[in-house]
Amino acid sequence: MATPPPEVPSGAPSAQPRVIVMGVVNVTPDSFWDGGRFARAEAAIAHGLALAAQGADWLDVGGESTRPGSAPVSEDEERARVLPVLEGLAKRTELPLSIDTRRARVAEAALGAGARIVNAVSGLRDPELASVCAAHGATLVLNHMRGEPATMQRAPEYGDVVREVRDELLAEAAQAERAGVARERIWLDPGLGFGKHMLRHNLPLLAGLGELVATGYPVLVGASRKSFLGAISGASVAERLPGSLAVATAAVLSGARGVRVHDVAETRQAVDTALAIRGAHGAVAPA
Ligand code: PMM
Repeated sequence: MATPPPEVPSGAPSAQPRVIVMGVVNVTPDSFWDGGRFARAEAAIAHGLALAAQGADWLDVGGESTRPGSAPVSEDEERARVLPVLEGLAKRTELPLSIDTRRARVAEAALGAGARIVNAVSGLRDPELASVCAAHGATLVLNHMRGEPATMQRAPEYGDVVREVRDELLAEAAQAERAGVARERIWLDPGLGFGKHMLRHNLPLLAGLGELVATGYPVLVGASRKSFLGAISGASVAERLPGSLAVATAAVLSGARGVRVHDVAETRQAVDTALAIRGAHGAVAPA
């Protein structure tokens, strides 16, 4: 019998406590940070391998930009962007590969090309995503998104943003479990910047992250170089690494199990330090 692939770390209490650093490999000409530099498959593969060498645990490959105001790409175009990158990375690294997509058909093709994680960036808007994950035994990251990328930042409204995001994610997690996805393979992500007011929603979601952690599902946070960091500090995209590290640190101290980032080496050190502090909570210093 063939040896099964190594386990993707799950949220089960017995799992190793390491914080997952998910490195971003965008294969989009319009991505807000990569700016098209990694658009060619070979460059994207090399970028993924560099992130692996910097200490990434997962590599997240995406072919459709979901930044606010971005236009959707066709399914064929999305597949043509991501599949060669996943195939190339699968041959050259053992790291679990993730597909960042809104579409079940793209996820299915990606799982066939070597991905083991589906980063469902618009949750289960395409409900087939859950059954595709179940059929492949894939890990499923449910990201919270209100509205569509083209319009989601036009006056998003919530009553209690922390509770509403949690409850909507829990409803999707239940839906995924009904479709056959194992509970310990489901991750929740509050979806910072996805239909959230810059400061009125993103900051309470971070301050209240413990409520998402308390659901028992492992929590992933993606804040890397996002606009709300610029709204706090005035920093341009290129200057937002310190703010990104501050959020990663805060997220880990609140119990997050993973962070999705562009800057892997710096984030690795920040989250490992935060985890060490978290682990020392209540420890008595030797005399
Ligand atoms: N953010 C982006 C894309 N995909 N996926 C998850 N799970 N969480 C996020 O916060 C998230 C995501 C947008 O950032 P990018 O343009 O740098 O990919």
